Amino acid sequence: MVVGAMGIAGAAVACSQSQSPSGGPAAPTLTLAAGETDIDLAGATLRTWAYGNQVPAQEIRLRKGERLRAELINALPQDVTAHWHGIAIVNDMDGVPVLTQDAVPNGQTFTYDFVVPDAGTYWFHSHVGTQLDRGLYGPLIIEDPDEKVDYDGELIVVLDDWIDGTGTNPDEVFENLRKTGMKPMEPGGPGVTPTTPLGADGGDVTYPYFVINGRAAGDPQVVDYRQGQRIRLRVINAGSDTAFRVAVPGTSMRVIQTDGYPVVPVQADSVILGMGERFDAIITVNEAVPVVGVPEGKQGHARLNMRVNHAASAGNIDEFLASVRTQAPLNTATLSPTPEVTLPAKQPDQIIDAHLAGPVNGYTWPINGKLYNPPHDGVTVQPNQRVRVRYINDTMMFHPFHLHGHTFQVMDGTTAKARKDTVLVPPKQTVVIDFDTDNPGRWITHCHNTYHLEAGMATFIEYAG
Ligand SMILES: [Cu+2]
Repeated sequence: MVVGAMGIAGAAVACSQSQSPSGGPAAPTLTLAAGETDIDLAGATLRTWAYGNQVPAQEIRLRKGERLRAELINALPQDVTAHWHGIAIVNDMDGVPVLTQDAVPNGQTFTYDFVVPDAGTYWFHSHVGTQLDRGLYGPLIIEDPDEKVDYDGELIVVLDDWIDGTGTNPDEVFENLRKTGMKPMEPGGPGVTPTTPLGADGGDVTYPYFVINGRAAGDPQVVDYRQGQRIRLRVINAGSDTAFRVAVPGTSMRVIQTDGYPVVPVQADSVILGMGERFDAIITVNEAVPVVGVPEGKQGHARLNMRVNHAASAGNIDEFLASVRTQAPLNTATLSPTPEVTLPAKQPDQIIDAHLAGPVNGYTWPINGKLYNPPHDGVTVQPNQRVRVRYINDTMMFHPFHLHGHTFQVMDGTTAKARKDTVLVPPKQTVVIDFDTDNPGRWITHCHNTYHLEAGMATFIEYAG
């Protein structure tokens, strides 16, 4: 492959060399300095929390099989961690407070040290409280030197919904949700249709900004290309309460991966991504166009401008956004896996049902009637088995469900669909996933809505090696 202007080889954060315990190849130690910083959103200066004083954090890029060492240093007024989303990691590096480590207090450090086994588009973020809805996230790209994908350049697109520093912060947002509660969502809206695949309820939080790579639509990032260049988009939804439709005017996207794993390529005009999900797609840049993220069920948009020969797009963005809202987007869960990432067909050894429920008295989001209560109430499974989880959504809201430490197969009856680590569970629907218990530990599975997770929508599976 050829990495273009936007590709950054190696993580350009503070590095020092260290010797591996085995005396093998030295692994650079990255520094993840969690602290307060200011960002500029279209002229507004907002105070937030970030790794390394920037949002998103500096991209980390390695090759599969390499070792990642990152020293987390906490200068924040709260405990913090780093979770390495989608990586089949050793359990004690997973960054989940209580379950896999003690969160790192102010003034303390913690060194993450693990091997990255699989190539793909991943990301890292804090797993403490509502901190994901601040700026504590960044892209993690794992390259496969043998990958047979041809393109001229890369563009990482990190989507987010933004409220921190706008006169409030995510902790206050959560407190307000708890105080005011949520009225139960009654059926009566458009329901789930091909053009509104997540139903009528876009989320619990109204955001003043939607951003791509830490820039608001009023002052977007600008990237320059030559006409005809083939660009690999690596799109990450780092939002907390917002699914996005991703589209490029006049441009069909050739979707090649989701959540780091290859799929049988398909062409799509728009792709819907829940919080935590990713997709990779190849586009050909024929003219100056924006990349847009249209928040599902919410007002506004996120954008990034691609220029050609330094000329900006002359297209009508409002017409395009309206057209994106009225066409059926591709849901990456429906894609077909390539043979090499398809689990061998097997009857599940164990089936776990996860009934998802919503607020009744107060702002709680239970699973099987229980709120997350680590380290108690885990589900014990056996090693070297096929486990099936059925996420049964009894609510009128969508929930993107994430399983740590594994990449599961989405199942449609007996048909294997995409390998993923995060999957949209639409209102009143059931999504079935299968995975093999090949990575012992305590692994949380949770809604990737930051506020739902904080309100209890999580449980965990555990098994020994
Ligand atoms: Cu949820």
